[in-house]
Amino acid sequence: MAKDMTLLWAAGSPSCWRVMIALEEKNLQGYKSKQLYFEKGEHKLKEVTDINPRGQLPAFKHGNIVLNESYGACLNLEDQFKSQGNKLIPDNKAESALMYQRMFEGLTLFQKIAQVLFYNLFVPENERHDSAVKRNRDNLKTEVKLWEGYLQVSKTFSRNLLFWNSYLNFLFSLTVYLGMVI
Ligand SMILES: N[C@@H](CCC(=O)N[C@@H](CS)C(=O)NCC(=O)O)C(=O)O
Repeated sequence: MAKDMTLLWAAGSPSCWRVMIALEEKNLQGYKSKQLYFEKGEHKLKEVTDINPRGQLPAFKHGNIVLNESYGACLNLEDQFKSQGNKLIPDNKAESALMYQRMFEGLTLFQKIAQVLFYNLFVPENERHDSAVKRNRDNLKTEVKLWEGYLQVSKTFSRNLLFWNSYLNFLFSLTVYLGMVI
């Protein structure tokens, strides 16, 4: 079933993990999987830009259908393989609403993490300011507090949120780690 799927991915990428976790949860093993290396600039190779013109990973293809947005790929897999593997979207309306809410606000958390972790990578040396570093860290602290509150509530989530929780657990671990360094 998964033989007509191709995933180009790189280590350390939450976006790639999302798609990889979704494929496992839907029992879609046997897809063409190719690891590329950011440090070698391989995400800018033609085989990537043919699928994802931004030169970003993941680059995912199912037959002729291109899905280069990780959440798009996850939702599409659930849509195409509803009755296979684990259900990724709860039937309960309140739970599915919460799932979509956390899913997309997780992007805000990740953006704030990236602004702290990769400040020197994103901002040229002559444009860096201590005040911006402090502001980014303060923003992240506020965001992490919000997620710490969610973590308490998420203990009561039902099992069909397992997939989303496994991704959120990664974010929580990262925020706990960042909590120690910021
Ligand atoms: N919205 C995209 C974001 C993909 C993305 O930012 N990928 C990162 C790795 S996590 C990447 O390829 N970065 C290299 C670059 O932007 O040049 C998704 O979720 O799939």
